[in-house]
Amino acid sequence: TQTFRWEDPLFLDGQLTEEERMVAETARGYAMESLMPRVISANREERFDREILTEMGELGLLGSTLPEEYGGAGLSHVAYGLIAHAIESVDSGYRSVMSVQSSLVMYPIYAFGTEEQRKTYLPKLASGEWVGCFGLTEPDGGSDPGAMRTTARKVEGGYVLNGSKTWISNSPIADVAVVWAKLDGEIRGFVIERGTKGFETPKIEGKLSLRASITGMIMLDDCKVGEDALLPNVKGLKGPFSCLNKARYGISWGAMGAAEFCWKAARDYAMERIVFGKPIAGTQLVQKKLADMQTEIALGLQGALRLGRMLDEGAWVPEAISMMKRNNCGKALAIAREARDIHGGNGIAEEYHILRHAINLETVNTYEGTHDVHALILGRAQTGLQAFS
Ligand code: TGC
Ligand code: FAD
Repeated sequence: TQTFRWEDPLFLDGQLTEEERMVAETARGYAMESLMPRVISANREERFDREILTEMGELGLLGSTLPEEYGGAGLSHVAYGLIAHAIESVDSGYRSVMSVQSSLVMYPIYAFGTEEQRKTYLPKLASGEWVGCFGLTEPDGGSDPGAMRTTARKVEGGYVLNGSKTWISNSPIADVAVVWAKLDGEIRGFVIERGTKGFETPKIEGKLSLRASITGMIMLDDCKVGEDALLPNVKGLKGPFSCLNKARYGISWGAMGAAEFCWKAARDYAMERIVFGKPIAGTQLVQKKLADMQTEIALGLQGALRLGRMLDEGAWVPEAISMMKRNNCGKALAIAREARDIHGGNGIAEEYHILRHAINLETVNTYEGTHDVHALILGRAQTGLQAFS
């Protein structure tokens, strides 16, 4: 028999391979030693430190599931999830940067690009020399990307794109963008490099959430790209959704990383905080809150692990990803708010990190498909009735 370990009640650690444990250790070490010391000022100043991407690249944290010949690390999806978990325990914005680069930019170029596109872009993105962004959401509504207005028109020697994308992570600093547009009414992916005429990426100012990650728009004004900008091997919504599957899966781990940070901080704080002559950790109400946090995190991590194994075995379905993205984001948000409550007034101070996590998780609960949109995906799958429109 094993001894109960309150920090890991369902023995997640024992379910990992040696390689996965090593990756998690590397990512955790990097997160705590290099990301944690700069996150408070980055959040306060609404600043993303560009060198973070090169540091992540050096450690093999970008595009980690892709083959080594393209700069990836050939790791399992579970290892990728563990990286997301470690990075997001510091800040959801830092995990966002990693997810976008890995799942939303490198993955589609690898999965749907030509050999030339793979060789041109993937090594630079894997090393962090280049930053990528992913343009799907438009100002008229993100939940229904099939209704996008951005168009591509075939012209001699290439395509001309017109339209706008908004709420795009990394766009103001991106060297390359994967943009989805309708060509003859059908959704297609294009790889557009910074410097292309008619391609602008204004920054969105004044965010109160995810402030350590930079967000912007993509404006396409008669933006002319060559034939080689088209991702030839996918058509329709399946293209962007295939990328979202990977990113949503990573978020299911990442959100639990943020939640776990908040839970453990709340426990430590409650042990030390003496009110009415005793530690608040010794009160029934606080213990119930801690027990609920522990339970939801342990279950959420088991779900994410199971999903990762399914992805590694090739035996996954998008609905399972929706379930874990939705559950883990919603639960993480509730846990962060509860942890803020346990910290009392100190919970709103930046040095405790808790409210920053809670506010970040508001975004994480919304992007990559809102909490309710994922409920509708699951509702449709179990009733056969679509409730979107
Ligand atoms: P629907 O009829 O369901 O499907 C249309 C076609 O797409 C295929 N498909 C999928 N393929 C692969 N994986 C999936 N998950 C797929 N889901 C659908 C489907 O098979 C079908 O193919 P075909 O060949 O039959 O045509 O499409 P719908 O228009 O009814 O979809 C509705 C809905 C709600 C499911 C969908 O639009 C949706 O998921 N909306 C949410 C949008 C979203 O998640 N946007 C995210 C933007 S990117 C982002 O937020 C990045 S933040 C990153 C960060 O900073 O970390
Ligand atoms: P809407 O679609 O307008 O939804 C508003 C509300 O209506 C939500 O509560 C939603 O659940 C609800 N709703 C919508 N339809 C229904 C329905 N049928 N029934 C019931 N309720 C419904 N996008 C990218 O393409 N790339 C990125 O890199 C990216 N990064 C982001 C970074 C940040 C910081 C943020 C905030 C967003 C980012 N997004 C990105 C956009 C994100 O994916 C969208 O915000 C998200 O998909 C929701 O779209 P929306 O904001 O237009 O909300």
